[in-house]
Amino acid sequence: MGKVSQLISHPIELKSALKLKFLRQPLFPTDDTSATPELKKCYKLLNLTSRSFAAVIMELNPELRNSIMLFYLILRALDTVEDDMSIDPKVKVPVLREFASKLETSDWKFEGCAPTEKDRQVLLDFPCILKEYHKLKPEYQKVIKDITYKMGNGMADYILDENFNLNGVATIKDYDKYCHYVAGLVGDGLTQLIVLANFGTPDLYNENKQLMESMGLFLQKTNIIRDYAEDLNDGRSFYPQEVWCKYVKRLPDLAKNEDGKGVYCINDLVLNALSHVNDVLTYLSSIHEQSSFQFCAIPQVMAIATLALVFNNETVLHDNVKIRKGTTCYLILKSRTLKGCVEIFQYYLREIKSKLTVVDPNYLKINIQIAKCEQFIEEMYQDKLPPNVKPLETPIYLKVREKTKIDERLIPVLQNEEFKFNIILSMVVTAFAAIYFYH
Ligand code: D61
Ligand code: MG
Repeated sequence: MGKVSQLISHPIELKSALKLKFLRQPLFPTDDTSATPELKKCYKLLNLTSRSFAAVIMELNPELRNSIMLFYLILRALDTVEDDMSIDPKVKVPVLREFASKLETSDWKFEGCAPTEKDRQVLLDFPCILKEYHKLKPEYQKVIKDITYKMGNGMADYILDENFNLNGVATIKDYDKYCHYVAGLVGDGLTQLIVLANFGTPDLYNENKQLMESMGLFLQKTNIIRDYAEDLNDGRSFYPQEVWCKYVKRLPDLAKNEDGKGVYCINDLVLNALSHVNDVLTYLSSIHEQSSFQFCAIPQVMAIATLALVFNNETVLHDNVKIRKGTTCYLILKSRTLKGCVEIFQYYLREIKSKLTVVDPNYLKINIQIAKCEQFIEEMYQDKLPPNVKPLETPIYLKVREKTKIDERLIPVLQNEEFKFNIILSMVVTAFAAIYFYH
């Protein structure tokens, strides 16, 4: 189905797309993103390598925008070296291990990527990144460098791991560890930046490291589940053997989906990913600056929507699946408040439950996991209590109450948008009616 007809058949999404394109006011001006030719080049590279992360990074508070943009490009460059199967491990491993130290130079670049590697331009234009990186506040530079060092070495260890190369990810513990290096560490660095800028509650970085870890793992695991077919096609896979071996003898056999074994395996991995939901909601409750909140929330709500889409979905086994563009517009607008995010999670959790069949071997476990999320959400708000019963003031309840106070400032903005949309819509409808009846 074409993109336009898809939108017309989903009117709420059409409304969101129009609102997003014509009505929503940006939080900050973005004219400072082209202050120097190098910076302009960096933002061009950002748009070239990821449309979705580019969109959320552009909206950020200028205090963090360049830092997070460069953090992204530096890790994208590192990941491009890791992903390029044409580079000899003898070359690759030292590049990964020494990547962080190259941040001290002013002109390092890497020309050894295959011409087919989609993001190789980031490595060719690395001197532009370095130039802008050195202009960042020293404490922001340090965070970026520390995380780059840890990720580069983590990736290098995997390349040298014979068993990983031969058989892929073995256990669920290894799965979590791999995801830690490529995504959990990003959550770590971003959290440090957000706390340094005073955009979140300080406990975010010190109290419970599991929260920021879950932010990355929830995103990475969702990508891994969704990309089964694409990864297998490229001759690799990140599905942990400990899970898929319950369903098939060889990983590629999942695609046959004999007796529904393929989708049961997908559902098993979705179950695993759902274990991060409560952490994600807690983390989001701790971000108090609006642009950082949206930056953190948008990827997470897209992930839960993607999990609902891949759940019990045979198509994942041989094709790419992707949520509709209109759905993304709807999610971007709705996820601006914590309450909106929570409602999105509730909606997709119920969607998953409705797609779960009674013959699924994890029927009970999945129901229990979803109930745990729903119970947690009830604890967050406690707004369905009988009369005269006072809410229990648990840590998450108090945290949510603080965040809700902050979100209340946003209500007039959202109402104004809705009002403008309705005025314009009624004007357009009146104009069409006039033409229709009187021409
Ligand atoms: C809040 C907001 C964004 C967050 C977050 C918390 C916590 C973690 C993450 C983003 C990272 C999530 C990564 C999920 C997507 N996975 C990938 O891109 C894989 O590569 C991982 C290594 C490079 C990480 C690059 C990255 C991503 C997002 C960022 C960032 C750095 C820096 C700042 C902000 C967001 C995947 O790559 C796909 C590809 O090569 O095209 C792979 O190779 O597995
Ligand atoms: Mg990679």
